[in-house]
Amino acid sequence: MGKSQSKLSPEDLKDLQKNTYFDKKELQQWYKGFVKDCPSGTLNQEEFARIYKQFFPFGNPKAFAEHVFKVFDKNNNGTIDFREFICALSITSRGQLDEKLQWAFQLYDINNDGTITYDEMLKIVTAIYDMTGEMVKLPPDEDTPTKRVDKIFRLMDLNHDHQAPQSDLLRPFHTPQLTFDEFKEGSKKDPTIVQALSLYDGLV
Ligand SMILES: [Ca+2]
Ligand SMILES: [Ca+2]
Repeated sequence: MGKSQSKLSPEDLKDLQKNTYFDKKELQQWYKGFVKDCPSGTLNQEEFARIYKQFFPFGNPKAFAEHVFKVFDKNNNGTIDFREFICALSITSRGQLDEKLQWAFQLYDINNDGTITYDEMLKIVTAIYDMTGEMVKLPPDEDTPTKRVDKIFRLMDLNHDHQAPQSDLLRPFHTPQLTFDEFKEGSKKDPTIVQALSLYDGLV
């Protein structure tokens, strides 16, 4: 996508109308705002983190922003261009539930191997807790990242492979993990898992 143009080209516009849930006018407005905020035409990790800081001034959103950045940066080149930005926004704000879940799964599946391990989920949940800080009062059974992840795994792990083996010998090799299907079913029971992603909900 061209640099520093004040308007989307007709081809880009047509393409984005087809591939997002935004209409022509909305796309043009988002593009205007995007170019205004990042005249270079792309967002780097630092600029992206700064956006999160505006939304969570009392917490530390750095780690969470880094994880989300990776999902936005679809071609993995270290920057987010307008297309990547608006496509992610389209899914997280207006996508069907399944699309949102697919997106959320990519966020939690940090190493991108198709399953979410306990440790991966703990990393993301810890990042979310750091970001929101003391802003949200949490129930006692999820007031730490570990308790929260334990609860999510209890809820989602349908084949119960999260339970550690009885044998001390086997325990170190035990790696509980969630498949996309488990994640999908579980998220329907606990909608807050997907809600955590829709930062821009109020804006769109
Ligand atoms: Ca990119
Ligand atoms: Ca993984």
